[in-house]
Amino acid sequence: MAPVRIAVTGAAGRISYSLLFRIAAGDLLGPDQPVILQLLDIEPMGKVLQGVSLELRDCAFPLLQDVVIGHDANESFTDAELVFLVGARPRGPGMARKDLLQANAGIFAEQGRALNRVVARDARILVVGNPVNTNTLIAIRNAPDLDPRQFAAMTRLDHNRAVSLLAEKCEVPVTDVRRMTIWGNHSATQFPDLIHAQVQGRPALEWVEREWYENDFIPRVQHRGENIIELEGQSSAGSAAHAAIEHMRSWVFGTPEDDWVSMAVLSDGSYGISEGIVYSFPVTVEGDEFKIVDNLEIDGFCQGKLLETEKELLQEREAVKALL
Ligand code: NAX
Repeated sequence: MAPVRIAVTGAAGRISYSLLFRIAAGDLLGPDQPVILQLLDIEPMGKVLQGVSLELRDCAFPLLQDVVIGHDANESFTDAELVFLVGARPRGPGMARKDLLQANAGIFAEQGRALNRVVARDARILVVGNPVNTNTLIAIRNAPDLDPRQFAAMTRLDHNRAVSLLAEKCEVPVTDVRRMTIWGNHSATQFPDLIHAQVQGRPALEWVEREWYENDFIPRVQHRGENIIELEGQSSAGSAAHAAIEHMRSWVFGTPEDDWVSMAVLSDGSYGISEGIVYSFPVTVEGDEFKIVDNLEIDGFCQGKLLETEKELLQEREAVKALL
């Protein structure tokens, strides 16, 4: 079987340290599909990147046909069919959110242009690096020859956190939870939606108190990332790598019948959300295409939450408009 070329940026970083080994082991594309890893990081990380590539080789993974490392996106993205944009500039001491947005906007504009030039024409591109929704928008706008639907930002970690917390509360296996949605931004304004979620086929809100949902569950999901940083001193890496694999698997292999996943994609105006921002919606995937789930009933409570996170994304877009 011909190998699939997979490009990963931020390959010398923490998330990649989980992600790459799992991809090479077959967790992404299955036990029969050979892969070639094309790894990108910045020059100062050259030695670490070299070390990671040696470790990957040291595993003697049967599916790993080659590992190529580099510092030039035009080379690393060439002919890649799946791309994980994990690398990003972290927030430094005293750095305002606006500065962070702009520093990353520069990176994602450049990478968008490189993707436009050299990536496989039907590539799927998953953005993980923060601020992820707006980074994705910038990459989309700088890759005019690609379809915006080839890009998505990752909210699958938030989705998985919500599924797990709900299952724990209801004392059921995680597989009994369906139709979870994270709406909006991958930030503390995100809206984890239990109104449309189901547990064992019954509405989730028949299982839990409304008071627990609004005052415990929602803030817990919204702030889980900070919680992990407090405990570990670093942001989530293992769970983020797993979410990246699951997001891409749903995108490549499809979603189960009667269920959906959360993906942040370019808004087409669904649910009245402004077009031209990257917003997390409930989506299904069939064949090569994802589709935003339509016709969900949005009550006043949901509507307020949807608009709050939309507002933040509109502000983020405003902060980087020179690069769009
Ligand atoms: P690390 O700081 O460990 O690694 C980031 C790597 O990216 C570094 O090796 C760095 O040199 C590299 N990098 C920086 N600029 C680059 C460029 N222009 N081209 C290529 N590589 C570049 O961070 P890690 O823990 O791996 O997290 C990576 C990103 O994921 C961060 O932006 C982080 O905030 C974000 N996350 C996103 C999540 C999500 O759910 N969407 C959750 C986890 C995580 O917080």
